[in-house]
Amino acid sequence: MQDRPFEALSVDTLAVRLADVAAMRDTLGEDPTAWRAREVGDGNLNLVFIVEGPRGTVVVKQALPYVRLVGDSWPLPLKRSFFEYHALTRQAARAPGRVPEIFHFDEAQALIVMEFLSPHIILRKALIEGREPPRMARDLGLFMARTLFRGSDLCMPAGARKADLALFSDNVELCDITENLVFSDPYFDAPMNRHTSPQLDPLVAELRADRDLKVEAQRLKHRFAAGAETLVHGDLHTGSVMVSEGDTRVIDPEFAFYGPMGFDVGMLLANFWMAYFSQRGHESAGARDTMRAFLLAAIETCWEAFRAEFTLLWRTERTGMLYQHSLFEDQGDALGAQQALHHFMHDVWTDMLGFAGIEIHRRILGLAHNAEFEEIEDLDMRAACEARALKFGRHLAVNRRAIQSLTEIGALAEMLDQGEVS
Ligand code: SR1
Ligand code: MG
Repeated sequence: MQDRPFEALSVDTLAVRLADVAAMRDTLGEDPTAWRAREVGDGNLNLVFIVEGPRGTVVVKQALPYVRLVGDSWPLPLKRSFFEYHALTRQAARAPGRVPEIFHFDEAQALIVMEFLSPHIILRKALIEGREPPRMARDLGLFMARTLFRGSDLCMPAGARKADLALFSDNVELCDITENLVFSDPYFDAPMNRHTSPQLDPLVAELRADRDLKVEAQRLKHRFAAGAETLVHGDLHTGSVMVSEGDTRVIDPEFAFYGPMGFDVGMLLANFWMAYFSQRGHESAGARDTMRAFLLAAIETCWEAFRAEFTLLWRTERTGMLYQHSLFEDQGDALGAQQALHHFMHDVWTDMLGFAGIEIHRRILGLAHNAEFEEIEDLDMRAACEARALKFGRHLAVNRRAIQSLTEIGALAEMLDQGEVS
């Protein structure tokens, strides 16, 4: 397949087209006529096939030359598969066991053959169903600390980091999606926007007229575009995580690029907060009080695991060109290194809050919405849940420098959710 021009796979052609791929034969069995493929992609961009054979099962993910959600009127380069592959290999090395194993990559066909995860399900689906995956909050905090620290100038040799920065700097089109869809479109009448209407119309008008909010969104966009601190996943929402009772895996890093550490953390926590605000719309199958408590606790567990692991790595793996030991510990000034860490974490915290607020807004006002809100059939109920989330997001984005703790914002989330403040 390596030299053939790109051609999208189908369930009918997949076995013939990938028959010669050693990794497919090794995992599925030698006879391709016995392989069975089904297309299961429900994301916005790509084809995803589960392929079963007599010996085992694999996932085949293939990029399309356009945005699947919109169609071929929105072309998108196949090279995103290249960035996904390279991000996955780095994440596997930096956070062992937290990404699927990669069996094969074909750059021309923009396809990756990878481990089939079972009995895992997408974290977003689990949270909508009211499940409480026991490990995921801590696992994701550790994943973020390890990948974000180890991909930065705090840890990597400067030349290697600059080479990676150059490599991922070509992921222009996917960054462009985020720059527009996340940071700008929600705040004006952009053509692809949609929201629950007419229920949210007055609030949407208020947010688009909110000067402080729009200025903060653009300051955050500047941080996103120019704050090349580390290799970020770039799209770390709850649809990019698969969970089982005993395992957590992060998938889909095609938006990977060198950006600010707080972006991944903020996007992930935003999706937990959205899960929280959506729970009232999923209560017909039973009260969700324990689920709400689980989600607020998960946010604290995730942040605390991130903070603690980052602190450990700061002490044990700070081998890069930033905050060298020669300036601090080697002079008997461990306190100086501690002070620098404190400032560093404070900056990540402030960024995280801002990015979380903007991510919440774009999932309710922009093109790409979240299932936890979309699956609430009663539109008045959906709009009520979304309105609380929008107000919460505005608070995070505009007041992020003054927010002291997750306890403080957890209390605000509860008051908004219970209608005690509006
Ligand atoms: C046009 S792509 C829309 C969204 O889907 C992806 O998962 C990213 O979140 C992107 O913003
Ligand atoms: Mg994705």
